[in-house]
Amino acid sequence: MRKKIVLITGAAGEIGHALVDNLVERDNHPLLTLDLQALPADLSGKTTHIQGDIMDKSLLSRLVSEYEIDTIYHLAALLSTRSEFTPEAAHRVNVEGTLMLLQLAAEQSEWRSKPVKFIFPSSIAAYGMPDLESKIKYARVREWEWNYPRTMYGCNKLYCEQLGIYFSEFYRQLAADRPTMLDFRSLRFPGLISAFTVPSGGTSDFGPEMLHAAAKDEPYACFVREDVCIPFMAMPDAVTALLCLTDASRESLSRRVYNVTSFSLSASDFHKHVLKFFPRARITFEPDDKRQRIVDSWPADLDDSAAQRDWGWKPQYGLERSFEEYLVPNIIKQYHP
Ligand code: AKB
Repeated sequence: MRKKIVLITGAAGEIGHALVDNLVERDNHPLLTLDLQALPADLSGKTTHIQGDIMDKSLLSRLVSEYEIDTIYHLAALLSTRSEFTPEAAHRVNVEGTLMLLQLAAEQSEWRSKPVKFIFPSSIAAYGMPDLESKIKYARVREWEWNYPRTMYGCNKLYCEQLGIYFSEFYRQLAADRPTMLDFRSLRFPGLISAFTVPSGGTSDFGPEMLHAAAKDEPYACFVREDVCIPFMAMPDAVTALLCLTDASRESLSRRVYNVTSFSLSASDFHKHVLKFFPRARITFEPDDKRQRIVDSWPADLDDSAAQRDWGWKPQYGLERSFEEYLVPNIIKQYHP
């Protein structure tokens, strides 16, 4: 008999790191993790880890022959800044990689006559505000508004959301006997901040980079203007959102893609918060026009009322609690044990 598992791609990344820990604590299902990298030492032994590529067809076929995949958290992706340097590679990983996993989930759903849940983190990068006036005027965007991404990563995320909906609702729609389809669910995340890892390759990274540099007593030149404002969320809330969306009953969901957010603040307010806890922080602002343009195109806030209404979403970590209870104490422990 095939062993029932939860598959997590990109498990060695920031969200994966936090999600694996939580799933290990709460679930009976064994975890199978897949990443190009080895898992960080603190996760080893908690999952069956395969160091490999989501684009490797023979590896994916081997997985389906050995395991019954119940849920997939497809986290593997190249983030926004990194994707602008290698747009074709980003398209391969972010779109073709997702397509391969959707096909795998579709086959598994058919084989076991039960939908595989496919959980997909999307992003504020799926939005594209045309100019700063619109960003100020339409601050709290709803899921169907301003879907005009200006980065390869944003285009990839928006399209993969659509692919996920297609695979759940229309795939093989002309077949005489339409098999059981997968169950795609997605969250549009704001910039995420972890106390334990520093992001790499993203454009919302200026927030977490500022904080981690201050804790390490290193100087930091912030690459965006002080006035730029985007939404953020502490990593424990991101994991809670993923788990709550996974657990929500199908009937309660009126959409397949939901905004979630916690707090919005400008880079200068972020700086002020960092200074409150690390008064000797050496932070300067040296905007990089190109990365600035990307952040300018992201909305200042997200309207997450659909998630609140449908599956009871509510962030546990607002701005103050994120810094006081999660970020600062854990970051201090990490760098000054
Ligand atoms: C990035 O900056 O690319 C990501 C994101 C906002 O999705 N953190």
